[in-house]
Amino acid sequence: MTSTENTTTDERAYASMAELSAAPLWRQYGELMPAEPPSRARAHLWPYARLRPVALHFSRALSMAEAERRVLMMVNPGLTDPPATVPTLFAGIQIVMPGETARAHRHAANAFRFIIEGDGAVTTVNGEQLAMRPGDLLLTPGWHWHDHAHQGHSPMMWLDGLDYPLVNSLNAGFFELYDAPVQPVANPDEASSRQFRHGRLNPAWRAPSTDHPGVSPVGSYPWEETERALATIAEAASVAGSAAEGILLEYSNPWTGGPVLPTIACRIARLRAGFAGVPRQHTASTIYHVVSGSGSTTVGEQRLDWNDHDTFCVPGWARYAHQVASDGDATLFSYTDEPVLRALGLYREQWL
Ligand code: GTQ
Repeated sequence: MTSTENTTTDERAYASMAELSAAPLWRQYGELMPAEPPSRARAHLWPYARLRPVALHFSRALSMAEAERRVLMMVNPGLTDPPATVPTLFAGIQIVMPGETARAHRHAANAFRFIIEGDGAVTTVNGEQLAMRPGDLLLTPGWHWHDHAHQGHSPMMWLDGLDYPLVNSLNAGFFELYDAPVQPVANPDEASSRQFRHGRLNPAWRAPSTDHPGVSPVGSYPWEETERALATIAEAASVAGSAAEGILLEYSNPWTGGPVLPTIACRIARLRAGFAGVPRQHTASTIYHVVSGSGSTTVGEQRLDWNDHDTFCVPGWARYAHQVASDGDATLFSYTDEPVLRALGLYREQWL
């Protein structure tokens, strides 16, 4: 057999493979088994000062009848189809105007809201009405009915965090509309959150939901309590906190002490003026939202300069470090897919 015949045979064999929906692993091995994870997601920052006027424009131009939710998606330049902020998670800015309602629905994806501005709106989650004030964290776990209504006076804007990119990639996405625009309020006094408010004393007559494992029973984590915890801890000059993230607190599920949602951990950090974080990398991807203050985060070769209410992301396995300006403390809210990676034995981290 000559080498020419051999080549022709190979070509035919490759063509047959393609026809059979088969492929040669030897041609793609390096991509499929990378030495280290090469995230398609890029480090990116979405400046609130520029998104806000666009959201306000659509609050006038687009009625709630035309949109299931009026949300500006923060689409990572490396993850446009399907749109996602990091491979597993989504961030969006939602705007609801006085008098408007975002109708009741539920989806398999877990979600939370972190309030940016406005007052007088409520989210009802499985019959429990939760107030929305700046800095509050509200959970709308997967398959929980939720609707948003605004009875206040100024535009209500918040950060939406969802795990739909992960849920859809696992082919587990479901969605359903409620059979009325809003659901009835069964617990008008934030009963679930109130019963767990103390933090170290849990209602002993209740048990974790078997329908929603890994989901916190607390609907709302109000800013007032978050700020008190941060201030109390940061007050002690001797407390250094995390070398990478400063005084870093995790919102916890009182049943487990672990993350508030099975797929998403939510955290709040106070970084003191002049803070310079130790660089590190981990397989978890993180989305940050600046509650207040200014600083910068170096991700690989890039520097993201952030200010009040900006949102930015650090893709998994990227090397990053935070720096805070010397003229004031900074407060960063963040959420991460770390619980997913840990549950699957895929969490790795490295300090640099
Ligand atoms: O408020 O229920 O940003 O269903 C994306 C999908 C918000 C919501 C989003 C949603 C919602």
